[in-house]
Amino acid sequence: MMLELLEIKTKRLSIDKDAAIVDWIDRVAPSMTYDEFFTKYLIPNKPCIFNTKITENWSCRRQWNDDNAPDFDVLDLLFGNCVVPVADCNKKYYNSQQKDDMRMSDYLNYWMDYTRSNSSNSMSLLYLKDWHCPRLFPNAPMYNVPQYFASDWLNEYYISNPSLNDDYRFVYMGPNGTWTPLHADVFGSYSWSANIVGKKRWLLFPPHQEDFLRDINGQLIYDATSDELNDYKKYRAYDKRALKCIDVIQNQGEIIFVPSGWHHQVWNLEDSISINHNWINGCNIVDVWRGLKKELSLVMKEVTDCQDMNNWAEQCQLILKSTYGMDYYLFFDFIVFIAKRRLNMILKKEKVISFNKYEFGVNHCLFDLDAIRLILIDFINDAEEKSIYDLICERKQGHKLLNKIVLLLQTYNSEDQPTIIKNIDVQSEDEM
Ligand SMILES: O=C(O)CCC(=O)C(=O)O
Ligand SMILES: [Fe+2]
Repeated sequence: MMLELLEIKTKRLSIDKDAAIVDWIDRVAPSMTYDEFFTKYLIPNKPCIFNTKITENWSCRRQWNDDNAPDFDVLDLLFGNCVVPVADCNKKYYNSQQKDDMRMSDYLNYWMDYTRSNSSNSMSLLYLKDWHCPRLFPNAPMYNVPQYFASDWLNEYYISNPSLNDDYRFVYMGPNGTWTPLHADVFGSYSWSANIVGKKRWLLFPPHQEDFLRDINGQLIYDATSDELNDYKKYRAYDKRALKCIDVIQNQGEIIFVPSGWHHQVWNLEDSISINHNWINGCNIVDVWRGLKKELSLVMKEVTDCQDMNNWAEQCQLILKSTYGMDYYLFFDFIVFIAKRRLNMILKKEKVISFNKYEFGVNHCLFDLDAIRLILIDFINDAEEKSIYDLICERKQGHKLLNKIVLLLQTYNSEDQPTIIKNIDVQSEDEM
């Protein structure tokens, strides 16, 4: 298969993301270049919606869609025996919805009954969400990840490590009226979401606007359209006129790009099916790292009273992993994996391939490495400050990797085209 080269002009992250609050969303065409998306949307962390051309050749748009409605027969044939996660949109569970497992064929029968009953209020409102369909059915032709979303370290890491049994590629489907409460995405990742059937309404809040939507205890409101916000005693920070929000409709076939740290709430305005990925790369890894660091500090604060206990630091990592979904071990392993692949690309000409379709250019790999350099410096400092460096990185792995990256970047920045790079051995396991 022919690989498509993805390259950018810049080798460094330089823009201040918090410079201005954006409260509009651009509608864009998939004729935009990769570099343009990278500089106009990814780096400045701005949302956009791609027009329907971007999904026109996806096979799921024909297979799963029957005259602008879900093709229940096809879905049952393809996935009927699968067990899928289903949320009850009318049952609040902490700050999300109560979830259960169901057989796909039972879910589809429920959906057809619900439709026949004219969305009867006496029936539950069930939403199939966060289903790892692409991972579970790798051979079913469904879609191609558009080039814009191909620098996806999170899925690159999980797809290359199948033993971890995880990834961040999902399918959502549900009847008209199903919805997702206000949230920001996992780990401060980006998401993109494509409508295969139906349409969605999105409320998007630029970073920090969610602070208007917190109650006096700091708890985020569950439904950003609820009247409860007018309870001044409870929602003292709420200021309707100051709050910036984008209210937009995403039509069938369109893809929305949701930047890092943007809170959002979503409704299906028709029976809908969507595909979405969460993703992390050199443009938002800083946000992901900051989020993780903050979370560990909170955990440590929470359990300071047991600090004398044996393995206290390990226990904190365990808590972090179970409450946040990521700990320092995983984060470190993740950035080491991404860094090694890019070092090998530059030093050994081993291609960095994403989604079997794209390969990254030299500048892209240098950009990625520069971002990892910044993270590693702070990671090492933070781990040393918290006295957990030796716990997380055996044999000074963090320092060794950082040195290699710095050396390589210096070589590349001192001359435009370095002839030979010597003395940087990425392979030797002993050193990393
Ligand atoms: O479509 C939905 O219901 C929610 C999607 C979402 O939150 C996302 O793509 O980040
Ligand atoms: Fe989301």
